[in-house]
Amino acid sequence: MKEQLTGAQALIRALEHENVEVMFGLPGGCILPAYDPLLESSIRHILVRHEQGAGHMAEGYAHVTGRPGVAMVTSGPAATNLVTPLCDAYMDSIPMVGITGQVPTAAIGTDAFQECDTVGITRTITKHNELVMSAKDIPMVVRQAFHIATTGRPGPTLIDIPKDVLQNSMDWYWPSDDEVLDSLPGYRPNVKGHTKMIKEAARLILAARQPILYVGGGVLKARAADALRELAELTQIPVVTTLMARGAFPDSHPLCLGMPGMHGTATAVTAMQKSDLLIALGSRFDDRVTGKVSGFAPDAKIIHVDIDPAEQGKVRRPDVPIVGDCRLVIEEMIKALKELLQSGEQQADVGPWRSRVSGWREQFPLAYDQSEAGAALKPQFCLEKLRDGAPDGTIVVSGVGQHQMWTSQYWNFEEPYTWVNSGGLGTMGFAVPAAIGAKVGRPDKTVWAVDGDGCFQMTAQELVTASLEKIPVKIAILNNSYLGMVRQWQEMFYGERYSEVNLSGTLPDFVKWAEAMGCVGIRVDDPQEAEAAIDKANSINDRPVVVDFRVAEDEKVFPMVPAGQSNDEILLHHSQQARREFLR
Ligand SMILES: Cc1ncc(C[n+]2csc(CCOP(=O)(O)OP(=O)(O)O)c2C)c(N)n1
Repeated sequence: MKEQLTGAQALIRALEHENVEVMFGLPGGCILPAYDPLLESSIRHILVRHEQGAGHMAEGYAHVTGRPGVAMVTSGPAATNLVTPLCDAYMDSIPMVGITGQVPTAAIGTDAFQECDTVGITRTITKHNELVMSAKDIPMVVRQAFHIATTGRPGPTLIDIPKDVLQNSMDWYWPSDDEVLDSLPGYRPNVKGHTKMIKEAARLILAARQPILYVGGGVLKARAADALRELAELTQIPVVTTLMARGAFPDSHPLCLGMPGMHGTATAVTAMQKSDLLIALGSRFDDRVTGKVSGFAPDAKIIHVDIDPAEQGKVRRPDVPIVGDCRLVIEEMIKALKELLQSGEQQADVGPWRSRVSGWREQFPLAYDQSEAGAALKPQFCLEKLRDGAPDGTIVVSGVGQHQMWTSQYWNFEEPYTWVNSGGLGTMGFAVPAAIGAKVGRPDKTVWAVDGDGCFQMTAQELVTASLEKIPVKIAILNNSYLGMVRQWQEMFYGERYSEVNLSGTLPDFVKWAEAMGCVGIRVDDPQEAEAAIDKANSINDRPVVVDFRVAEDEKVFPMVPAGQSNDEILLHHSQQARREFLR
């Protein structure tokens, strides 16, 4: 006789079989049956204050562990609250499994209380989703959801389960790997990469005089950082790491040029523009990197390695497309290069290119000025102090806006999986919950979130969750009293006509708010106070800490490539004259 379980018991057991150690969620009507067996489960459940928080926590957890994050919520408004994190995870290829309750099967389509078409709403923002119509299907649906979320190009999946399906009985079973594969005949991500194409790529690499390794988030997803380093050191090709790839290659490495794109370093942007070969590894030619596509790296041939065939030629036609897992492809590429070199072929001399690039780096470093006596606290200064005070291996999480760009620019990323941010969707409110998820995934590490005052006000209430669950994250608010990034655009492109961007310098009182949520609150108004405040924050490990840095209102992020323009139009901190000389 097979063991009889309810659908709800089968769901929780299936999650245990998938080795889920923690899930983030909030119960309600339709998902209620699933919360009952959770009481006996080994899975830790973290009760959030808002379902968006659950989704971003699951993402933060997945970012730093590489394991799928799980969020479970009820139907209707709870499911729609999960939409933003699902879309965020989809854009940034984060493995995540969402579980939503649904109204009973007989009520579907009747506009029942808290009914919404969750699979319809999430169809284009999940890699796969399914409405489960029978309790007996639950184990297989769960296995498929985890398999699809974590293989090929990772992404979010969603399981929508009507209340009666959770209540009905089923005979427990656990499908084998073969049964799972057989149930998904159309899903076989190609992981290996085509040998002939890899060899062709190796030839192009040896011939290039001005090559650049253009590294994207796919390198981190494929756990390919070691392979990348070997490839870069073997070929001595400079590396740029996109916003999603910071940490995939150490910033301190002599070959590292930092971040390309709209707010990238002048060196990274220009090196790509002038390159004769871009070796794109797990990067997707995002518009924030390419600027105006027709003016992007005009003389470069393209090798494009990506596990998702849909990325090939989506923005820029590759000369050598390679569909495959970055780690496996890079390892094969290294072998192919070594074979060619052993057979007597020679690599073109990239020495002059490297010297030219190094010259730019020295001439045009990132710059800001905190020296003037009595000058307002600069956000970049705060970041340098935070960076210098952080223990090795600290994970840094950011919201979206100026503070995100400054963090990416001024932090030194030395290890993979130490940088968590919302790159593709650009979701304000991401930082606080994602930092909580990251700390749950890596309790051994210090986790700092760098947030804007606008972003913080979107999801700060999750610090109540963090206090109650004893998750000691640290939040640095770079509080410029403005929706700073929007203010910057209004200043630069709308003739300083500021419209609906002032958030007020007096309300709320972030220190009192932090304290009301069970955190330690600290305010920093002056550059002299920064270091001591950061030391204090770093010494507190039994509860969350919020440091409110009251920074200059009008500081802008530079360099900047104005939206829609060619990367050649990069605006440095310096004058246009300096820019022209630099580009010569
Ligand atoms: C949910 C959401 N709404 C609106 C935006 C548009 N947006 C991008 S940056 C930004 C300002 C962010 O302000 P703040 O959090 O204070 O950060 P700052 O830019 O000042 O560092 C806005 C409104 C967004 N990215 N996400």
